[in-house]
Amino acid sequence: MTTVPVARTAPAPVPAQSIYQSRVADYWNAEENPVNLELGKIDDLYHHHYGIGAADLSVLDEPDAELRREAITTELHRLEHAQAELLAAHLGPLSPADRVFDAGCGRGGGSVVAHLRHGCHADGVTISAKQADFANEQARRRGIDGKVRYHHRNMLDTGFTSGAYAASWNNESTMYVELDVLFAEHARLLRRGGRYVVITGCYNDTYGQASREVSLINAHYICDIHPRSAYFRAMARNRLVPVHVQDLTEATIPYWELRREADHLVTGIEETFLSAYRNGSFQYLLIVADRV
Ligand code: SAH
Ligand code: GPP
Ligand code: MG
Repeated sequence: MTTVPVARTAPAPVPAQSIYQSRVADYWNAEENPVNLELGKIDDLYHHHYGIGAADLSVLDEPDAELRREAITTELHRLEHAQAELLAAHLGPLSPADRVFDAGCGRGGGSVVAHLRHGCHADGVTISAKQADFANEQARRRGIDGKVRYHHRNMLDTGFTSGAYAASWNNESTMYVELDVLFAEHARLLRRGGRYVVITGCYNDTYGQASREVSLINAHYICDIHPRSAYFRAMARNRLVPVHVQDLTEATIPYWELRREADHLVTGIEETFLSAYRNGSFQYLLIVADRV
């Protein structure tokens, strides 16, 4: 008789996920791009989204190569931070007793920004175990782990309590999921009158179908960018009523123009984003909605 070794410790619970979602988790478990880690190191706010606002291009004139790299890194981080602050500003008003849900939280920067701004509790969810561990360690070091927690879960099926959240958001994480399923989960978690915010890249319905550039971005990140129209249809079906819509396309172009000059940080996707925005096939969009 052969004996089968039995594991003594139970494996960590893995969220129910499709094969596709496992591949997405593999991507984020392996991801160590300097453009994310070097920027995050500046103030321990790790973002996985792009930037908005006018870029200070004088950083490119710094003659010393090392100082030039540092100045570019700092400027790109400032623009990414501005994006996080814009999103957080639309969550409010919130009180310290309120709870917010960060769907697809990455290395956790967005929940920290929301907590610092509003004093609220935050639950971040990522399909990557490594990101959740990293983000929890960051919260512990900051001494905010009593209020800001990260979970290795599927944002489509969080298991969190219905109606427990005053606000929730997706910052560049909707392109990994079916919007109807996602918005049903937000609608379940948000209390009536709660606030939902999304910042996303979407393809422009007026262009037609997804452009070559949009397809290249999908292949680069293993995602599936939705058309703009899909957001409003899926919100309407899930008790989310838009109160504010803002096209951030013009505001994000300076970030990409600076990022493509950053030899120490580029990933190779920079020109594709600039072409996609400029040929009108792709938009960077903010939608704010009320849970009714
Ligand atoms: N919102 C963060 C990270 C965006 S990157 C920020 O602004 O910094 C996209 C994130 O979506 C990654 O953390 C990835 O793990 C997460 N994600 C993708 N599909 C997911 C799913 N089904 N459930 C939970 N997280 C998911
Ligand atoms: C940002 O993450 C990118 C995504 C979450 C996926 C695609 C987003 C769209 C708006 C289409 P990142 O900061 O890890 O990307 P990068 O490494 O390129 O900076
Ligand atoms: Mg990044």
